[in-house]
Amino acid sequence: MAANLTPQYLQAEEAYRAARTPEEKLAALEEMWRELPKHKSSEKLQAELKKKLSATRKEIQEGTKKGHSKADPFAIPKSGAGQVVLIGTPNAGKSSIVGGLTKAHVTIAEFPFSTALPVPGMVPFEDIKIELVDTPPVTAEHVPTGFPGLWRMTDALVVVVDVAGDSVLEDAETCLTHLANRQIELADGQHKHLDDASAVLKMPGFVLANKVDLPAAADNLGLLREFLGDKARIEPISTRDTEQLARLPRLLFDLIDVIRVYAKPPGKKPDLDDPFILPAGSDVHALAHKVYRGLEHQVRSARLWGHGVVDGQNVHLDHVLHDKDIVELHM
Ligand SMILES: Nc1nc2c(ncn2[C@@H]2O[C@H](COP(=O)(O)OP(=O)(O)O)[C@@H](O)[C@H]2O)c(=O)[nH]1
Ligand SMILES: [Mg+2]
Repeated sequence: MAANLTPQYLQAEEAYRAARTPEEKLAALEEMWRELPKHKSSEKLQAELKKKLSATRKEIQEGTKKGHSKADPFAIPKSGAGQVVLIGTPNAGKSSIVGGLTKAHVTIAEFPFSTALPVPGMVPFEDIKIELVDTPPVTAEHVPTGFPGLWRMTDALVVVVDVAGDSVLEDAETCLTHLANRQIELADGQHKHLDDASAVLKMPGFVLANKVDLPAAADNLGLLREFLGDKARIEPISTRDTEQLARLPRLLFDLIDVIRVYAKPPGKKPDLDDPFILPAGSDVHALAHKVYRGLEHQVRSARLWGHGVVDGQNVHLDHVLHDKDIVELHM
């Protein structure tokens, strides 16, 4: 096994193992390839990956040619700084949330099952965009085919509950039970990770208690809090209230667990329009890897403007970066 595999690599590898369609596999393999340190000690792994990549590409191509590739509608390629998937029972307000925050064409209706397929939209947050996926509903009896694959692949989950309805606790329970049946739990303030001891996939996520504008919501919200205890954080919202809706992008940003780092060429101004997105907890070396893909070992030193340092302070390559740090990499 090659040394120095990045956390991103390991995460992509896990996504590869969870992948159910050739498209999902390819996306994970491509991420693994990007994240694999390209040096001598990883040559064997590089060769293996290349083989898997070309086999998977062939599989997709042949499937398309024969015309019977069952393209999985739930294999939603990730785009933007991170991906958040909604899960909820019929009429919880999932489509209203995606429709209110993005330009995606979603169907909002007072009848159930109006959303048949997942629909991704891009949520603007400051200088980045976060992908938010509207999804068909789950019920106690039914989970759309392919949906659980998306739960594993995505970066974060938001359980949407109609807190003014007459089955608030059942609805929350339905969603959390489907997740638990697939060894998935919401984990507040943690990185997405597989808990080795329990084999449970811990997903960043919370319960969005929607429709708090309706009278029944107040009492139900208290019941829901009691019911969930410390199993999940609750964020109350009404999609009818633009101010409340406007709080969501920040909450989504916190969920996807990334930082924005601006690279600054020596002697020049930083490019503040186009941050590099890194997993939270990444160090200068991880940034160098992202900027110089494969040549990062040539980066010898770095200067930093941002969290906890004096402007322009020299930092080690293992210095942990924070959101909005500006870094000057020196070869
Ligand atoms: N009063 C109220 N109604 C809402 C709210 N959010 C959504 N709705 C309504 O609830 C119904 C279902 O919404 P929709 O977004 O289609 O739910 P979905 O099935 O989860 O996608 C629609 O009639 C919406 O207008 C809210 O915050 N307050
Ligand atoms: Mg819908």
